[in-house]
Amino acid sequence: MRISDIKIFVSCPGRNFVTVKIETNNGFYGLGDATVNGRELAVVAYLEEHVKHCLLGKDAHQIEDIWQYLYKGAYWRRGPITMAAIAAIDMALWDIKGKVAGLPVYQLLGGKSRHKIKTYAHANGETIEETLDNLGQLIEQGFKAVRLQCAIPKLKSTYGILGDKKDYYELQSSRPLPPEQPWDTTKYLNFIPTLFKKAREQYGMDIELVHDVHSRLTPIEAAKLGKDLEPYNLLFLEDSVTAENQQGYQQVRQHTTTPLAVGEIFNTIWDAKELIENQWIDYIRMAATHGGGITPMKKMAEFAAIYHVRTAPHGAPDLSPICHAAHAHLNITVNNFGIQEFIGLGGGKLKEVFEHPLSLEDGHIILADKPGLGVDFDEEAAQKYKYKRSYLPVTRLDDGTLWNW
Ligand code: CS2
Ligand code: MG
Repeated sequence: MRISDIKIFVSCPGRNFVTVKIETNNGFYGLGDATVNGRELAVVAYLEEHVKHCLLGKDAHQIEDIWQYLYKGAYWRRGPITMAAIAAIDMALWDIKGKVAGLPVYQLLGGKSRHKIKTYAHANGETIEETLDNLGQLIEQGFKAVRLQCAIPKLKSTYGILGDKKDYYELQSSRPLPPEQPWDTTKYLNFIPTLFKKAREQYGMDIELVHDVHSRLTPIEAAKLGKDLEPYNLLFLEDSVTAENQQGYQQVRQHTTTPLAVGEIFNTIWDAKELIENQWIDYIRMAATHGGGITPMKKMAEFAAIYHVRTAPHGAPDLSPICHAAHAHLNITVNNFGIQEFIGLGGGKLKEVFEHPLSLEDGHIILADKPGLGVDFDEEAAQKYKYKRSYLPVTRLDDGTLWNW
């Protein structure tokens, strides 16, 4: 079975997505997600110029060899753009293999280890009261775990707050340049423990709570926050510190028992190797699209399992339904699956362009049995929504210092 064509689509049904379609000489096709939020066209160029013509004529069944060919063959290894391009090819080849076998991809990965996939939803608000009201609504809807993000008093804006936005795309801005947002660590550290104290007072200890620091603290600041949050028993504290220096997490770890999660911007196992083998973290958050595809995600899960680390794949709105479906196939299979971030099943324009096999029941994703990944892509509908350049924000301290958004 030979790869006969590779098509790359960029569309913006609410936000930009890059979709790869691999066609074969015997009529099968597969889909992959290559979306890197704010750098979409860089991945398109990489695919068009450096991947597509190298793969035409290759055997579409050789998923591992093609992954190694694209990874080692690039010479310049790793990085978000390269690995998103490889990821989309990898996902599409798994999709094809499942369709040829007439089996859902999870059956090719080892079959079901569970019948439903636990998720955590997002509650946010301008005030603690509003955030906790949203938490209550999600508990009512059956979620067993919820992420809490709240505006920091006296800070003009902060990560994860919808505010007046009509949908979740605070990640996107229609302005031609990255929006600039303020940050103040002291105000943040003084405020967040109160949010969780009040959440526990109002809803008790059973609901599992998560918080995303979004990489804004130094290790010792994260250690302090972890300690301050210990009475409130978080499921995990996410991205407390940037992880280029993986050893930073050793400092956090030695001061607090609050579980730690990191990895949504990782793109290979090398970004997490020390974190996992030293057990400095509890959850690895790498996503199939940013981490090179289904092939490395399965390997990462098996490596993590040796060190008691569970998976908690990134599940933000800037990952396409193809990636969310790929995660569902991995999540239903790997023994050390922890939890899946969930931001809704997508409606309106997104549903017009992407069809997926996911439904939600009582806070858990149910994966329908369909051959391959079970996703489809309406090329005509996609054409209607033209790419719009947009950027993630940047963050500055009060004195103008550029900080981590
Ligand atoms: C966030 C993301 O979901 C999360 O945990 O960190 O929303 C992140 O801000 C976006 O994926 C960036 O594009
Ligand atoms: Mg995050």
